Amino acid sequence: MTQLEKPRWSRRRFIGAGLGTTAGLVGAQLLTHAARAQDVPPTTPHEMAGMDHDAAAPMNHAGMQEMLMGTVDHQRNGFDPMQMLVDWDYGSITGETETGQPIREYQIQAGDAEIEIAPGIFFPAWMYNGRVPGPSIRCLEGDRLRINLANFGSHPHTLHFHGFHPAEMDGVAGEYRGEINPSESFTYEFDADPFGCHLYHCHATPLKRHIHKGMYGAFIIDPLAGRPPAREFMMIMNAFDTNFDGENEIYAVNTVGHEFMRRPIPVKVGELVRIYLINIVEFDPINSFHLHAHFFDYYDTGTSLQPTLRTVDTIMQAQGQRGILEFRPRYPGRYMFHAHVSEFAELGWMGFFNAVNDADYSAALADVGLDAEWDFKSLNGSALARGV
Ligand SMILES: [Cu+2]
Repeated sequence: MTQLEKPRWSRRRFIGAGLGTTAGLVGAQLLTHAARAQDVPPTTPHEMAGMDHDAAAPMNHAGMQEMLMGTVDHQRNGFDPMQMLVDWDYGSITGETETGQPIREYQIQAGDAEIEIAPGIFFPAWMYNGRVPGPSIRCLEGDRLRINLANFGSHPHTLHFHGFHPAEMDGVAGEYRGEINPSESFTYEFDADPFGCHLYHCHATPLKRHIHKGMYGAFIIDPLAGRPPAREFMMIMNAFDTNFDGENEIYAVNTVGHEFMRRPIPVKVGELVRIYLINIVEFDPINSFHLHAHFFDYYDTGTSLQPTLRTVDTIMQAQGQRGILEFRPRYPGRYMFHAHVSEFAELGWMGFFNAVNDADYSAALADVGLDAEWDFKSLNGSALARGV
């Protein structure tokens, strides 16, 4: 058996770890639950006004206000949806192939941890690198990718990438190497091809369980020709079935419901904004993205440098579909973006862009707890992939 390195995220957040599962860990988990019970009164979605999944009545204003009350403890979660917009994992270049391709290597650790998906609402997630979505893997067209998966979780998992690759690298349960059991590891190796906005996810069985528990992430391959400079964001539309009835109770972009309502995303008037948008929502066949007061160009799957749709304000994606949106904020102000499925919007999948002029940008960043580093990362996503 391969000796696994310790996960990079906090052992304290681990539950039901495949390695060294002990009464101590279970005890620590119970203590954590108890501490949380004192910190934040747990609230089930059905106790929250306006959040009954089956209710025909639209959410009233009071219900919306209640949903926006409180905040999620991003530090305890170990990830922040706002940082995930710009936080790319470029791996590390560890050599080159005989034909001169750079070898780009990534470390992925599967595990279990409880996460807070809306204020006071917790979900027992399975995840990659301690976050949902997992790391946003970014590389250049033609790189040789080497992705090391180590399973610290309580269940068998895989990594299944969308893209060209040999069958034995497909990461599907029961095929070739198949599922990677707890305490085991495996290295997936293939070339980054084609360029585009892709995704990866676990393909262990039952598939819908492994996906809705949180095992997915963005997989962005930059074209060698490059795309025009832009402020870039990664958005994964996801959802959570908190009571395991086969329906979702919380919908979001980057996991935390209504996070971008509480913290509007700062953008500048006139600049090009590019969104890598992925739909991974389980149980609901169609998701959508609608932007207020603007129109955007859309690159289906991101596999072309020419838009596949021009001047639209709404697109839809089935599960696993993705694409790239580009728009320029025209006037200062707050502009909503959300699923045009009203139910999803009301249950968490809605947010704001805050478009400001240059002079007001620093203040807009500070308003939502961001700094110059976030600004830099949002403007240099593809440049950093090139190592410049
Ligand atoms: Cu899995």
